[in-house]
Amino acid sequence: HSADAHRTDLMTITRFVLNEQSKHPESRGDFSILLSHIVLGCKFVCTAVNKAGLAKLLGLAGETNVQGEDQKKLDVLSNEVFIKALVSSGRTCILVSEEDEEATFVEPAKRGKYCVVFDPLDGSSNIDCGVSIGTIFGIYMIKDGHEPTLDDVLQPGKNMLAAGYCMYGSSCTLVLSTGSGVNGFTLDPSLGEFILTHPDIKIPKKGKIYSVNEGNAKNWDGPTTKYVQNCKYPTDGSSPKSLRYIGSMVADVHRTLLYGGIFLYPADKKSPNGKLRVLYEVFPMSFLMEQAGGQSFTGKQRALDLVPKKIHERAPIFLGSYDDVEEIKKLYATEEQK
Ligand code: P6P
Repeated sequence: HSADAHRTDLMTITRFVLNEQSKHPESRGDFSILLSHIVLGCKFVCTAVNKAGLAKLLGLAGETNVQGEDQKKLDVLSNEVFIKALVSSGRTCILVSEEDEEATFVEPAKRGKYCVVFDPLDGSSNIDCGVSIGTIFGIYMIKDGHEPTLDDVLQPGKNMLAAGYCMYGSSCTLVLSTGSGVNGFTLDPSLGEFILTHPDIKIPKKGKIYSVNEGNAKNWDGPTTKYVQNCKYPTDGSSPKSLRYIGSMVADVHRTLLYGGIFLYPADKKSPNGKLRVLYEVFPMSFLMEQAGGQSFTGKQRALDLVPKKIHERAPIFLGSYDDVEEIKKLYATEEQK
């Protein structure tokens, strides 16, 4: 009968978040309301992405439709959906999106105490070939009751209250941390609810997979070159690691979180700060990794200690299993001492 209890005792993400809220009696539920609006955005994007292929056939999203109107590209559409959902929640005051050059300052009447940084559809260049893509988000509390400024959002990642991603692939999976562990939820389209399917995710302490774009190898620095060399030709008698690189951050990070291993987007001669964006790619994924028992390193410091100066700033990133990231930290430390 325990199986039956499991089937009828559905732990939806809404119920899960309310359970978390009940741990903070002083809470007025603003955070739960904010999260429910983010979840709504993810559900919308999930349906839009799933129809993308079909829509292409029917000349809808991203193409000119039968009326000859230019349909919005999916990432533009997704961005509008999240901006509207977040503003309408009445709990946000500054929004930073990968799609918008400038931050959005919510009008006073609708202003709340949270700042949300997000990439509405990361990896969207992969839509046409059906590779999994995703939404990545992080949530800060504004610093204090003054008029909101960019300083409220240019905070180190360690100040985030929550972070997560929603991966649009064979299923729609939302992975979330509100600061006490990591939990994964899968959308049941028949219910329109995210159900808890991956309770208390912990990343394996060490993995057998490394994930990097080897096409950039010519431009890597010494420690990264040495690390990848060790993955392929281990000198300690262990077997070589497998290379898995999807080229869509949410998919590569999700596999790393569940299977273990390391994901790298290093600096290189062409891009000294790497490619991935601090606020809405590096910080949320680093937050999740630490909450799951892994770690995240920029080549110079703990990723979550970074203090961004600009909202679209980039940083190199090495994240994943604790022991694997420890290896690359040692190589960079040795480099430092030279
Ligand atoms: P590269 C997708 O465009 C993205 O922003 C991330 O999702 C992904 O990890 C990275 O870029 C892939 O970059 O240079 O390896 O194609």
